[in-house]
Amino acid sequence: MKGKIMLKTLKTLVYMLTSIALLVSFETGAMAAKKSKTLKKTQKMGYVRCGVSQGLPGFSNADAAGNWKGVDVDVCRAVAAATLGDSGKVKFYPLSAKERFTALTSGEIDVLSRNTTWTLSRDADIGLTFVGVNFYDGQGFMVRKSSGITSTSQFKSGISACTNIGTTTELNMRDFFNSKGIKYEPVAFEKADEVVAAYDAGRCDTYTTDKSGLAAQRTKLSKPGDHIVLPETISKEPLGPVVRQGDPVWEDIVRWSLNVMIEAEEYGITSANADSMKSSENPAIKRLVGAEGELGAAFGLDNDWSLRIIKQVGNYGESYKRNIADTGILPDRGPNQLWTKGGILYVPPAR
Ligand SMILES: N[C@@H](CCC(=O)N[C@@H](CS)C(=O)NCC(=O)O)C(=O)O
Repeated sequence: MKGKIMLKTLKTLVYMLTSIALLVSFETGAMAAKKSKTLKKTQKMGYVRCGVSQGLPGFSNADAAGNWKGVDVDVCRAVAAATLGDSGKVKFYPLSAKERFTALTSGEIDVLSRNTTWTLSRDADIGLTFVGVNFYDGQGFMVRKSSGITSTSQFKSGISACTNIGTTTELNMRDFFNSKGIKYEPVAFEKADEVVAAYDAGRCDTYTTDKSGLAAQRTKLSKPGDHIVLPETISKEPLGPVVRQGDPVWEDIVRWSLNVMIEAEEYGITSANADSMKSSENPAIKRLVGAEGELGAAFGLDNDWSLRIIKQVGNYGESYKRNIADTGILPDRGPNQLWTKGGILYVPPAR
């Protein structure tokens, strides 16, 4: 009898403890969302503080009226649509490659979306967290057609190479030339326009950067047709948005804002048809347009956060077309095609 009572008491105790543990875990889940300091601050300020380049067509570039455009700009616009309800509520901070990480770690900006390569040392060392890849790229070389060079295999000692300070480009270039025993002269500047001007003026034999950068910057040369981009790609440059370490919910918001754009394309959801997709039979589509599930809750957002991204900014394909393909920068998507269409764009499911 005594043993039975003890067993019952023990069972009640276990039940109580389990309930408390469950309550605590739900509570911390909900509180985590509410506790994103960056989200709170962003909502209080009324705009997302977004670090961009000082002008890279197709990626982040201000037009004559001062409107920022590009696939990197669209990541910040997606975050603004998700967190503030309006993709227009973004303040852009043009940064050189050298300035970009300090701007983020010092708290001047909250998202860095600036053709930035995800590398181990950047991810691990300086208080930064990369949240994904919005453009798979690699480093290349541009030369004057008149040089007769058609391949990097023709490069010889004495070659001078223009590039930007504070980039992976500088490091890859060093590795590349050193490994081939080619003595080279680096001609490096902080501002990208200085690099372009120096190359255009003939101060260096080659201009090296990400191939997307070469395609974009080529449009600024006085005679773009006089130059060619060599076929070789000497590095991996996965470019993507970065946040400051220490606010995991903000990190998730930025990561999933990008993921939503990519997954929306996968499911054929566009800015034009997003509303009508609410009545789709496909639960994955319904979740993305906020008609099923409560995906926003974990971030402390309402359930239309992802619908707003798709309606206001568009899916990844729409953004690519508008900014990179239709502008003639890189009409072919190459690896930046969905995995379902032979590319490597593959994001975890929004569920
Ligand atoms: N992806 C490389 C290179 C990034 C980079 O800064 N590239 C230059 C050349 S394309 C650039 O963005 N210029 C535009 C600017 O500085 O505004 C990195 O993350 O280090």
